[in-house]
Amino acid sequence: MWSLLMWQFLPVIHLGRFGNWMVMIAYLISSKRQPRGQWELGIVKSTSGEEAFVSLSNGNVMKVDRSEILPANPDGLENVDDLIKLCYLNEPSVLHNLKLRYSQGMIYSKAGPILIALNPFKDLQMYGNKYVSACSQRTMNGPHVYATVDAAYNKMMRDEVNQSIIISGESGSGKTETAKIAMQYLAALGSGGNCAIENEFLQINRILEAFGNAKTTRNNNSSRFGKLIEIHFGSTGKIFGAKIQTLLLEKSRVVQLARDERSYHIFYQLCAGSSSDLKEKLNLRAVSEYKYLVQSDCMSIDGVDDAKNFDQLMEALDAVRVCKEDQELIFKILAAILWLGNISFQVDRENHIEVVEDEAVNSAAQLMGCSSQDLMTALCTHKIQADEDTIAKHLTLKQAIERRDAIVKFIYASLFNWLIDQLNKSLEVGKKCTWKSISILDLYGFQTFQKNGFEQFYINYANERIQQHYNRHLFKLEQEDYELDGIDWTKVDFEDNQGCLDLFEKKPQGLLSLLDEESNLPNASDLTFASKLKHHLHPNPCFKGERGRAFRIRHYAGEVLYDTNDFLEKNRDTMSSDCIQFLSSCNFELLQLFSKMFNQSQKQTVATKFKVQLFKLMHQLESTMPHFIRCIAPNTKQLPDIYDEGHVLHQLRCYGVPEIVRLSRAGYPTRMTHQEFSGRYMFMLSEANLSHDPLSISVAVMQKFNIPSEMYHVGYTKLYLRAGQIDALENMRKQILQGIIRIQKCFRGHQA
Ligand code: AOV
Ligand code: MG
Repeated sequence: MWSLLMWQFLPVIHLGRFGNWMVMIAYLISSKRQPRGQWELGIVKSTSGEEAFVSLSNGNVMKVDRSEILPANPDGLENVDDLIKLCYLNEPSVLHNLKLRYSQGMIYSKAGPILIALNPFKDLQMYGNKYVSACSQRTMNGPHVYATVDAAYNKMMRDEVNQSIIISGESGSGKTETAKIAMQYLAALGSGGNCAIENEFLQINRILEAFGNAKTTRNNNSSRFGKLIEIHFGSTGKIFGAKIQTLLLEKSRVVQLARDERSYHIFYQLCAGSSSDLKEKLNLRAVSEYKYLVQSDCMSIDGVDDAKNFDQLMEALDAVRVCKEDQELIFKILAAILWLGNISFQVDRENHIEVVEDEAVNSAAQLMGCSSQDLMTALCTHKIQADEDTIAKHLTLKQAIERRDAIVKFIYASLFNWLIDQLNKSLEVGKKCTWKSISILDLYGFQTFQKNGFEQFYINYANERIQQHYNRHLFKLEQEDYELDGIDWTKVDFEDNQGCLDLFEKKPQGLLSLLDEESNLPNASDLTFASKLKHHLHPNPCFKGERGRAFRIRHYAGEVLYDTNDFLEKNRDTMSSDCIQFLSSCNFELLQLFSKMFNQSQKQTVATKFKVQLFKLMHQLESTMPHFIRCIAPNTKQLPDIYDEGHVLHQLRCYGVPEIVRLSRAGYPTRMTHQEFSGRYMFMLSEANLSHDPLSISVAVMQKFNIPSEMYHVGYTKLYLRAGQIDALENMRKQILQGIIRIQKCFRGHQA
């Protein structure tokens, strides 16, 4: 399927029959040593029939098929801040333009309505107060996250509609950093000069990342949960509060790690940075002494100081008013988790499994507020209630380890959720003051490894949903609107991912339903699940059964091979009631609280819960005006100054960038009902032009301000404007308003 990436493209400059501009050519190469090619600029020296002779920068002249030549942009137009402005819109032009900008530190570009953000992997010094003021005072030109957020804020103020900033991109492309930059700008705009909110947002992010981010092989600070941050404003545009909603944390990471990856940052921070006093209280050791942390052979991250980050985390917890006592409870839970991981089991003389009574079990029990004996019993036996009696069943070694890990995962996920509740309390909005909101969406990015499991399965499913939201708004709704309002329109095609979404969501025979069905069968295994998929889903263009437990999904961002190993167990996510009972019997308030929070909903499978949470988020976003930011990773090495054309091109294709540019060029990005439009601009007309009919008023405004007729279209219900026209009108409106205010002041001055 990736045969396109096997091409090597060589652009050339043309000086011959085609005129005096650069042209690009695409050249097919079959060499396996160069699987990912690139375009090169060159000049077409002469043509003969279907062939062209092209001179390359190294002086070589090549004979190529003319059909493989693509035109390049003239010198002055090869670095444009909006791809709409490119003379020639083809893949190499787009790639070349972005590359040129990237090499000059210009990481942001527009593609019509969307902002493209290339990850620089270095500090470009383009954020902070100076840039915030420049953007809000309109003295900063060019695309920037600030400018996109500024547009959303102004739209919220002007149209009184909730807005959303939807940030997407593969793992490591810069979504979380972009979300923080967006929050910083909103904090500055909405705080009226008060730095407290900006600081609070910064601290909130620090806490979220300590507990919810970890090093993966794709990103040293990878988000292992999804988040939607809703920022609430009052009608004057001031921030009144915020609310964080999260999407399924990857809790398996606490007990199981892939090579070269780490568990959540907080564990390393705690071990490295806690005071000797705290260390003593928690009987805390170095990272290297904890089995959960050493298993992946990766305990530190280059350039990251875990001890320093721990100090900052404590400051952050203080700042969001998590009291010292609660902080100590949090650390106690983390230490208990680490000790639980060190517990080992042995088989006794009667062939029963038992816990080795050592420092690990004693420390864990002490931290959890129970006796070592109670903890050992809870880990090795499964209590079943039969009528009046309780029967204790001995577990096998595998079952005992699974039980311990299930308790650990439950405790960590509960701690994370509890922490989010605390953060939300600190950010709480006075309901009366809330007027409108701007939501910022930052999920875990699309992932594909050599071996992909349950976590990649649901993460990639979430990314399919976001992709659908993006397609719906940028392609489907946009074009439907034109058709409905009688605009003559040639349809722009796009890669619809509805087929893949159906593969996941269809009932009763979609991936999620089949997974749930199999999870409820007592004798099912990962292998029977894989066979079931092959049986029910074949043939489907988005699905392919593979040998054994494997299957393949054709996602919008490429094919991914999944291994069903542990799918059923992870989906069932069982936490037996006697474990809950055990936690509630511990003399530790937080553990008791967590066991109380374990309600019916937690008995749902993970797939069902995830789908419900995701639908809720998407439903919420549907009622907002979206602004899309597409983050792009220029390479997979997390290094600055490397622009891997093949990798960038793949991402641009997934996002349908050339299609969006084509659509925006032909389309009308601004549209307002005649009612809205006339309500806003009617005062700019003189009495003579006034009419009672909103449509006629729209037309009169256009004529009065000499807007060329090709720049707008008058639909049955709405007025459609080409890019840039609304800004021009808004500027005129501002000037006229300022004039009116000056006259009024003058008039009042005379009266006084
Ligand atoms: P992600 O959120 O998209 O990945 P991040 O936002 O964590 O990616 O970015 C990864 C790394 O890239 C960061 O830790 C920074 O080092 C660097 N980076 C990103 N944006 C910028 C920027 N604007 N300026 C400087 N450096 C940047 V994931 O959470 O893995 O999907 O799941
Ligand atoms: Mg992230």
